[in-house]
Amino acid sequence: MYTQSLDVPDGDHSGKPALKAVARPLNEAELARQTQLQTRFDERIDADQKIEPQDWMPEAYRKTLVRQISQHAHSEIIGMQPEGNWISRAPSLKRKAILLAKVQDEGGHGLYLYSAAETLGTSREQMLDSLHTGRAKYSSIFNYPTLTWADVGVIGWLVDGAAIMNQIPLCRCSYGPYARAMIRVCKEESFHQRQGYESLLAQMKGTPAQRDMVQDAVNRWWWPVLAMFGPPDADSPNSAQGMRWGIKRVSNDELRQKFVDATVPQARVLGVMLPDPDLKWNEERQQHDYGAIDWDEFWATVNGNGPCNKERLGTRVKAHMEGQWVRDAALAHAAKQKARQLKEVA
Ligand code: BYC
Repeated sequence: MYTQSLDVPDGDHSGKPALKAVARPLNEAELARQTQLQTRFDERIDADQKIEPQDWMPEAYRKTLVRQISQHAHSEIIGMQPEGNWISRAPSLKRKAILLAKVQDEGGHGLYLYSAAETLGTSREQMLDSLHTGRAKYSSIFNYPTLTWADVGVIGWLVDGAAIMNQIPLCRCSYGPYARAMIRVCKEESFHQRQGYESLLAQMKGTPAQRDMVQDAVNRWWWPVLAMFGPPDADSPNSAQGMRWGIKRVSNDELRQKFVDATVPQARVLGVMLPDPDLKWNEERQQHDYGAIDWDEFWATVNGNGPCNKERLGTRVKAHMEGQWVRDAALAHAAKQKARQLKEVA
């Protein structure tokens, strides 16, 4: 039976309603209107037109977008931590300036993405609350430690490289604000990937100890980066609907394959081995075969039990609490400005 949800708080970024929906059957006129809106929406999706914030959209489409965009935003701001750890230890002024700019960019990506998600009717406070209380997901990759300076280069090369592969198709996402935010994000990610690769090239031209350090970092990051694209298509509950709605354009497995094929020649130029004995060119498929990903490790990390989950969330909550006075001061200033303007008008 068709029903209409009444007064359902849209607060939980996870896409699941925070309170139980109060539903009543739709009358005939409402049902006809609902069907018309749904048909119009489907036609626009089929015609590859953008959906904008003021447009009607099915609740499930809205919730999927809030889930994905807020997870993406959380990944960006949590993703500042592993590299941020190295800002004070960068080996030269040049590397420090580049790293500072990169980490600031990630913060900026988080802000664009929270703004894009806010256009769907969920507030930033609600999204951050979900993150801080552990209800929200963020990318598994940021729960791994950065043990040496080479890790910073490898994050740029592989993690940002994987992010670009995933995010270029999102520039064509059916939801306008997300697609537009992605264009700028991708341009910046491209600089991030190149600076990482260039830093690794310099280290590989250094001493044997530096080359060993790069190889060790590649060995530790390779498999978590492959898992970052998400579960295999056959085990990906959100993929089919995400593709139907034009949110996802390319599947998890296809993106992973494209990433492997693009990265193998880059590893060769760099002079590092990718730690997979099963990695080889398949003449018939014209793609690389690669070994089995440890999905148990992936799910353990996604579910809060990776190497650094507690540390990452703890640092984020502490930063938020310590920033309370800034938010209070900004609000007090805005209230003062408004009062002054009202006085001038009166
Ligand atoms: N980590 O049905 P699936 C960056 C979850 S930041 C954790 O395939 P979907 C950067 C998934 O959410 C890059 N969870 O889902 C920043 C779902 O759970 P829920 C971040 C993951 O949504 C700083 C469940 O597994 N990029 O580049 O169709 C420095 C089943 O998955 C992961 C984005 O966020 C994961 N890796 O596809 C450097 C891109 N993978 O929500 C770099 C935008 C899957 O149902 N997001 N899960 O409870 C996407 O493209 C898609 O959401 C995903 C997953 C491909 C990630």
